[in-house]
Amino acid sequence: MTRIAISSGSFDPVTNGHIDLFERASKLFDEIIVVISINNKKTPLLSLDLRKQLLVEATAHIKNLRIDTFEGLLVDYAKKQKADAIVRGLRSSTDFDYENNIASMNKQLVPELETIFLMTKPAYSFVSSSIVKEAASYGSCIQDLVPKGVEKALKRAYNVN
Ligand code: COD
Repeated sequence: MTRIAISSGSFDPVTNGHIDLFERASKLFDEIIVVISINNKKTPLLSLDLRKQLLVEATAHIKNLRIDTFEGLLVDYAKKQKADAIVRGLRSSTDFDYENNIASMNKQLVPELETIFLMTKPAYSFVSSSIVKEAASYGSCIQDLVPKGVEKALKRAYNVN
């Protein structure tokens, strides 16, 4: 039986924290689907196509992973894909409070779908898409926090060297 897990997010942009989460999840499941959720209430810095391209490049080494996009409720997407679990990362108690609410709602909507939490790698416990964008916008070095392609894309987006 193939065990499928889904990992979703805005990935605006993908960071090394996300990649570490995918690498670890890929060892626990047969297949990982990373989905970029399209949220029309948020205006992302990077286009959907660029976020997807950066994810594809940064995850090429994870052979049982594929990238997709979706708009709507993640549980509906998960049902369509016949997924067994949603995998989420936890960095802090703030993440826990937020994620716990989403996991409880998802459990209410689709009881057979599990949410699995993986604790962040300590080196990435402070890394978020927002914090790397803020640092990059002032020209700070973010090379240890994001994949190479993301570093270049943010420099281009903010017009910094
Ligand atoms: N280390 C480990 N994990 C990390 C790190 C890090 N440094 N940074 C982020 N993560 C994890 C997050 O905890 C999360 O699990 C995942 O990576 C994605 O992170 P983000 O920041 O890109 O994603 P968000 O917070 O913008 O998106 C979360 C949503 C739940 C809104 C979205 O993914 C989603 O599924 N939307 C669909 C609508 C839906 O179903 N909503 C919930 C039920 S009502």
